[in-house]
Amino acid sequence: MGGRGFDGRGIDRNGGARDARVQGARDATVRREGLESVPRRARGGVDASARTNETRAEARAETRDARTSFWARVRADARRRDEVKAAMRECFEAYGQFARGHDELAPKSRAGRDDFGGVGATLVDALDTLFVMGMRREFDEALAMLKEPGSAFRALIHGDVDRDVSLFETNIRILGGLLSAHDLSGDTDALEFAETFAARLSAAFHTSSGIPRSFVNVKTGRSFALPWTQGKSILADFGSMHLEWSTLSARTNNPVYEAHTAHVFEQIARARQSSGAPHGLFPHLYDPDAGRFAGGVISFGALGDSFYEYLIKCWRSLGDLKDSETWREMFDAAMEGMKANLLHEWKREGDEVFSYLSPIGGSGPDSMEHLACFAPGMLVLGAAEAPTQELADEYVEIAKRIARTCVAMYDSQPSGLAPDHVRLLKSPPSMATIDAKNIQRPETVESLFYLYRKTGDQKYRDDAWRIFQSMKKAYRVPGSGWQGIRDVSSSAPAGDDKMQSFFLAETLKYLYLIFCDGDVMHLDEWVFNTEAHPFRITKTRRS
Ligand code: DMJ
Repeated sequence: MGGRGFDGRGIDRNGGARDARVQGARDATVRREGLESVPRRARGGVDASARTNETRAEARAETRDARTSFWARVRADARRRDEVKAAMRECFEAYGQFARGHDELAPKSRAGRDDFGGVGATLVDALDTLFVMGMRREFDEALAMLKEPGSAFRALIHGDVDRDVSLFETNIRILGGLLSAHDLSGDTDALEFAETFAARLSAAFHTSSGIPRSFVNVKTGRSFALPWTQGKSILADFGSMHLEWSTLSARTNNPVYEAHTAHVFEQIARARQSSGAPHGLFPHLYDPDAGRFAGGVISFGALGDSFYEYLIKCWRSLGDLKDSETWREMFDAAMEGMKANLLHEWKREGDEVFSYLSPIGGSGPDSMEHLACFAPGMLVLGAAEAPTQELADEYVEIAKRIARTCVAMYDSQPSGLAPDHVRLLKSPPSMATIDAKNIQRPETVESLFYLYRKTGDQKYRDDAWRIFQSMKKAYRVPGSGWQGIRDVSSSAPAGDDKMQSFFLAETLKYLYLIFCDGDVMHLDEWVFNTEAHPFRITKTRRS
């Protein structure tokens, strides 16, 4: 059995990284994380008796230097964490000022945008980040805004408006955000809202196979697919719901929600031999009427990604997971399938190998989407309690190799930000851009966060900090929020006039957490959904 591998304890229920007790927490950080990071000889691991006075003095000086630089680093990382929090404050204030109640903020236009049905997506998505960062006043105000009787949010979740919504996007953002707000703060209205909304979304499951369609009208219950799919449902959509729906059932004591998504899992598991994909993997489309997989693209990027992520997250986190061992087996089989079919090497530097993940079909064998950079984080979770130590070690090694490529995607650009999609060239090893935009995605910093929690290696914090500084330089629109950019190859790129709700839900949260003590949102106590909303783990950990 691979080790659990996450040190520390849990979060303060009153919210925040214990800002009020920050120095104490800093000291605790040093005590817990310190020994992993300080060079071994600084811990007195060398036989001093055999030394001359001179070498003893040298050793003492080295020890002093190591301690000084260690403390300096701890202080620097605390400052970095505070800078991320300041960015969150700036973004949230701009949203409140210019786009209050709308789904997202357009920073340049200083206006609101509604791409998710006008449900106030940023407000819900940001809730738990505010809580985790200790911005309790803002958290309370945001929740109060949602509770206002005439709010657009309330109208939508009750189905009072004739509006089509994406099942996936509203599940991960709205249901996820409400459930985590409830789990963190104990607010019962947040849970009630989640249940009200899930009842509206449930109509999407009314198909002959029980696999939901991707869009649903919250008023009429009419569900439909995206036109380009010709009536098919998308793996990442229907395959990334069980964490939320099972959590909802557990918190409300109403099994009806998890029954929908457990049935979906059974259909997927049943199709293992017949899906047409290599062992462990699945095509990205499913015909909900015929009840079978369709379409040849197999990917850890768009349309596939979070299905694989949820295999391990559900197994690791849900106490009452039906067919529990099948989830773990399917995860390990998916990783086998990934290694055999999607994982490639493009570069070696000294001892370091750079790997990437590209799809079968779609954009082709040498391409990688930034979206697939979530995979190192998933592999780190897979390493915890893996069937064998060898497998655990292998998962972490692959995670490190893929993360190197993801970081190189940032470092290779004049803006310091990654393109959304690249092609990897082997000789000479280089990257070509397929899609030059950068829309504030979280996946790389998410993986750096998991790798840091797993290894304690300072380089992951330093990588995250470099990325954050590039974001600040390129995204920031002073006084009106942070936006994505259109072309990473420019050192002064034009903005896309959109502050993604996932920037506040995910990117800034993971950046903040990487600079926090491992106690804050401990990974044995909290599971993050694919939009980085934390739910309390109900599975009892094996020691
Ligand atoms: C987020 O909404 C989620 O992480 C989702 O699973 C994939 N894409 C975006 C961010 O890139």
